[in-house]
Amino acid sequence: MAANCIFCKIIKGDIPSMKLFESEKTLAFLDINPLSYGHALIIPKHHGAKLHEIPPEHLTELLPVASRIASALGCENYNILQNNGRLAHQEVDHVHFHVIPKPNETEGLGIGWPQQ
Ligand code: IU
Repeated sequence: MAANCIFCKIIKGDIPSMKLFESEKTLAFLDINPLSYGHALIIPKHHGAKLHEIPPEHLTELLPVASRIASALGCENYNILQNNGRLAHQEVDHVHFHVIPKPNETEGLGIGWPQQ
């Protein structure tokens, strides 16, 4: 846990969230500023800013949970996105995977993707 990390505060329950999944090592919740309906974030409870800083045993559930969420949402089109560092458009320094449903062609390319 990092005292000033907003996602650690969500894990602790100090900040409310719309939880989709929780286990000993993993939490998934709806993004507060969704790019599309169902935009979800999956995070390890172990704090670390970037993917390579997280011990592998804390990463194993993240993609399976992302897959389950995409399936539960009935997504046919979606992006899985994970940003590391400011140049890569990371804003929150606690590792997170986005699940961003793409319900139609009018949606943008999504967070962290170069605009065209
Ligand atoms: P990024 O990959 O670090 O750029 O994405 C951060 C995401 O965290 C972004 O989609 C925010 O809307 C989201 N978020 C959130 O869900 N709840 C919060 O309290 C904060 C950011 I701060």
